[in-house]
Parts: sequence; C-alpha cells; structure tokens
Amino acid sequence: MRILLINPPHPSIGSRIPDEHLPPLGLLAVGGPLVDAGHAVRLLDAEFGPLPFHQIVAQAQAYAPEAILVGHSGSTSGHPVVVELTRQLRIAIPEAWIIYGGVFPTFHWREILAEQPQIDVIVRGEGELTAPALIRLLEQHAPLRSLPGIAFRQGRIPFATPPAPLIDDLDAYRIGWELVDLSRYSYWGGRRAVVVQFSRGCPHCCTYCGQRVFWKRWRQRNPQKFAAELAWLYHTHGVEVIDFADEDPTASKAAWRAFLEALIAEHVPLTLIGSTRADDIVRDAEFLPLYKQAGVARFLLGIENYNEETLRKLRKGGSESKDRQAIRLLRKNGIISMATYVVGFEEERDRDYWRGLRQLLAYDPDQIQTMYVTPHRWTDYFHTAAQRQVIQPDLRLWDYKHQVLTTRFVPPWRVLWWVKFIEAVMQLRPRALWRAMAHPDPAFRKAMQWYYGIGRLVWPYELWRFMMDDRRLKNGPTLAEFWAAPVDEAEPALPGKPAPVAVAGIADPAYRTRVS
Ligand code: B12
Ligand code: SF4
Repeated sequence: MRILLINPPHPSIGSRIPDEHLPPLGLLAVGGPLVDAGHAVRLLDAEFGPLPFHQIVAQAQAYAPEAILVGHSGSTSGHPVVVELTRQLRIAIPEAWIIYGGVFPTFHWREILAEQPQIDVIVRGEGELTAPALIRLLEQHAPLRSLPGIAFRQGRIPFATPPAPLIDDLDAYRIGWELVDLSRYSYWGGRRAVVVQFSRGCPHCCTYCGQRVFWKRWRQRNPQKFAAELAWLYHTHGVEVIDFADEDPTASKAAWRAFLEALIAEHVPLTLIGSTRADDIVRDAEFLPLYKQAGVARFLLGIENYNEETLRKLRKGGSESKDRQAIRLLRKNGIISMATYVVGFEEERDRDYWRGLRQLLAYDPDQIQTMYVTPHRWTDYFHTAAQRQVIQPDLRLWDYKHQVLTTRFVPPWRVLWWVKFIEAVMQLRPRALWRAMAHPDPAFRKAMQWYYGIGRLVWPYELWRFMMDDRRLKNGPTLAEFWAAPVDEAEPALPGKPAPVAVAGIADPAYRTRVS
C-alpha cells in the first residue's frame, strides 16, 4: 500500500521556540515496520516551516496515498491540529484511509470516532505491531474486529477491540530512520540530533503521570544493540546529540550500566540528554563517572514539587534528601541538572510558592523547568481533580505551559507572576550565571548558554500571551464535565493498571528486582 505518515505542525512553545526540530520518533517507529512489510512509505514532517495546512494537503495529494497515518508527540495539545488537518485531507483525498495514533487518541478513541467522521481507525497503544497488521487487513478488505489494539466505527458506533499485547522484545522492530533526512534535525544549539528510546514505561506510580499508564510495564532494549545503533547514527548520519524519550531509562541499574559500558566501547563522542529519577542517580553514585564518560550532559530530574505533603499525595516516591543529593552528585560529575517545578495544585497559597523557591535555591539545580499540572483523563489524578473548574477550554493550550484548572487561593495572574519570578530568580542568581559564563568545561557553558537563549525568548513570550491572547473562563465547567468520565479502570479496552505497588509511591520491590 502507498502510505503517507504526517507529523502535523504543533502550535506549542516546545515546537515553535527554539527554531530546531527533533525527528518524530513515534512515526518513525511505526514507519520502519511498515517499510519492512513491503509498503511504499513516505513521511511528511510539517513541523518545518511550519507548513500551512494547504501545503500539507497539496503535498499529500501529489503523493496520492492510499492510507494517511497521523500522529503527534505533543498529544493532547496537538489534537485540535490533527482534527482540522484530517478534515481538510478527507475533502482533498476522499478515498484514502485516515488512521490516527498516539497517546491521546488511545484514550479518547470513543469521542474522536463519534465526533470526527473523517478519521477511520485509531491505533491504540504501541504501533509497531498493530499498524502493519491493520494495513494488511485493509488491503485484504478483511473485517477489522479480529485485530487487537484498534478502534473504529461499526455502523456509526465507536467500537474498540481488546488491547494489543505489549511488545516484549523492543529490538524486534527497527526505527525507519531512512524516512527522514537527519541533516535537517537539530537540538542543543544546532547540533544534529535524534530522539531515541532505550526503555519504555516506568516502574513508579505518580498519580498525575499519563506515560506510565500508556506504556504499562517497564521494558528495555538490548544494551549492546542499542549502543551499536547510536554509534551507527553517529558514523552514518553524523548525529551528535541523543535525546532520550524514556520515562526512566536508568530504572534497571544492570541494564543501564551495561548500556553505558557498551557505548563507551563504541568510542563515539555523543552528547546524551534525558530525564530520570533522583533516586536512580543516588543509587548509581559509584559509577556516575561512567555516565559522564559515555557522554551524559544533562539529566532532568522530575522533582515536581517541593512540598512533602503534595509529593505524598502525588505518590511521587523519592525523598527530599535524595533529590538534593542527586543534584550534588550530578554536579560533582560535571553533568547539568535540571529540576522540574509543577504548579497549579488546588490548595496552593502564596507561601507555598515562596517555600518552593527557597527549596529550589537550596537544591541548587543548574536549570529549572516550570510546568502547570495538567490532568489527563487516564490518570489517577483525574479523579482527585474531577471537581475543579477548568479555566482553559482551548486544548491547544493543554501543553503544561498554561494553567488549565482554577487554584482556590491564588488567581491565575498571580500564579503566572510566581512562575516567572521563580524562573527569573533561579536563572539569574549569580551561581547559575557563573556556570553559564565561567564554568571550566566549555561544553557545560555552551549548553547553559543555549538554555538561557531559549529562556530569553520564552519568558517574555509567555507573559505576552497571557496578557494579550490567551482567554480564560471565569466560571468554567468542572473537569469531570469538561472531559466526561475518567478512562482508566472503567475502560474495558485499555491495558490494565501498570506496575503493582507495595507501598504508596514505592515500586513493588519484587518488580524492581525483576528489572534490575
Ligand atoms: C521527545 C519529546 C518531545 C520533543 C518532540 C520531538 C519530536 N519530533 O517527536 C519536543 C521536545 C519537541 C517535545 C515538545 C512537546 N512535548 Co513532548 N515529549 C517528548 C517525549 C519525551 C518523547 C516522545 C517520543 O518520542 N516517545 C517515544 C515514541 C516511540 O512514542 P509515541 O510517540 O507515543 O509513539 C508510539 C505510540 O504512541 C504509537 N503512535 C504514535 N503516533 C502514532 C501514529 C500512528 C498513525 C500510529 C499507527 C501509531 C502511533 O506508536 C509509537 C510506537 O509504539 C514524550 C514523553 C514520552 N516518553 O513519550 C513527551 C510528550 C509527548 N510531550 C508532551 C508535551 C506536553 C509536549 C509539548 C506540548 C511541550 C510544550 N509545552 O511545548 C510540546 C509539543 C511539541 C510536539 N511537536 O509534539 C507530553 C504530552 C502530554 C499529553 N499526553 O498530552 C509528553 C507525553 C510528556 C509528558 N510527560 O507528559 N516533546
Ligand atoms: S517517575 Fe512518576 S512522573 Fe516520572 S515517568 Fe514514572 S510515574 Fe511518571
């Protein structure tokens, strides 16, 4: 079949500032197996430009695809773009199958199929196995009911088949790197870059996290094969920066160490960046020099909040002392630490932001990333927040950079004020500036300066948008009214709950041992 994969243009800050793009890994992960199944596959990345809809449609028409596969890594906030784009594609190419996949459609299939007749089929969960099987059925005009992991309309009623089995062997499917020209993609200040996954899933159970529910179980690639693929990307395509999409790449000490050693043995000067847990960094204290030697330049630590009570409610696990220790250890090993700070919880008061700032100063991370809590309908946190009022009805702004729910004691303008104040204090304090200007390691300095460059653009942009463009509801619906019922346990066609927990917030030790 002639297949067109489309990465739609995304309106959010992460896509528009900075002016650099990473390859759309989700689509490439589906594209590789489709090529291997013998299909003619092309990928149109509309992030470049960004391409206006009429040009995307014109390019699609010129290729005359029999199936159009759309996905978007920004998930919720990218959905309105997919809706509009697929409407136009349906008019221009009425005979093509339109197939939609990714995290958001996986959980919102019922509403999407009911409201968007232009979308024919939704692939739910991992796409590597399901997408080629679906295309085969479409080619044979066979009934779709037998295929797990999809949703479609039966008559006019949305219908989902049982969940697809999880992929146990992540090395069984290859990424379709040949579908993109890697010289167009960059990150970390203009350096050729890719997104990769060493592992999928997370053994932890934070209540607000949408990712662990999607990937369900922590699995990892073969460390040696994975290191060899990164080396191949360096030698063949000149890739310099590796951005890990993993939720918790270091979850298994043994596997992560094996990967670091395998990559060091490849002798490739790669820069590795990603996110992980502070407790993993503390656990690996004795071999952090291996991290550095393999090329790890920055780890984002999902600390999220600096109030023990909030962290306990979120079942974040970890502890204040480990968070601090992790930052110190990363610093000792010349690795940049980035700490997240999530705001927008219902009971927050001004004094909480003040305390948060003081804690951040004491933790002393090199960089911070502030976000607003954003409740996905497939998380436990959705239940907690169900009765809170939505102030932001525009899904494009459900991108973690806009406040979407009311806060009881602090109005939105003051939440924003605190966010901007905290960002300014953290990034303009002398220690942070010194690291950007005078750190002995030039690569460290350059990375810090690159981040400052983005901050200089984002900081005023967010303020401006808040005052001039974004509209908020004064008396919006509750979250439960806005999204309707939660879709976690009640949903028969979803995978079950992820990794079991023995104690709130701490992954089942038996599970942990299995993966280690
Ligand atoms: C790398 C990344 C980015 C990169 C994107 C680079 C790129 N071109 O892909 C950058 C830094 C630019 C970025 C920006 C943003 N991101 Co981002 N990002 C990620 C991250 C870490 C990895 C994405 C990824 O590659 N995953 C691995 C691939 C293999 O998984 P996948 O895309 O889900 O694909 C699989 C399936 O879903 C399915 N599938 C996916 N698409 C399709 C399509 C079809 C047709 C089919 C059949 C199947 C299918 O098959 C694939 C293989 O199994 C995720 C977190 C995560 N671990 O996934 C967050 C994540 C996707 N980002 C998120 C957000 C909010 C954003 C921003 C809005 C942030 C901002 N404020 O600017 C922007 C949006 C920009 C955009 N274009 O999407 C959220 C989305 C939350 C949600 N559910 O709504 C996530 C989940 C992070 C989180 N912790 O919650 N992001
Ligand atoms: S540590 Fe928590 S927030 Fe991070 S991926 Fe795991 S469950 Fe999600």
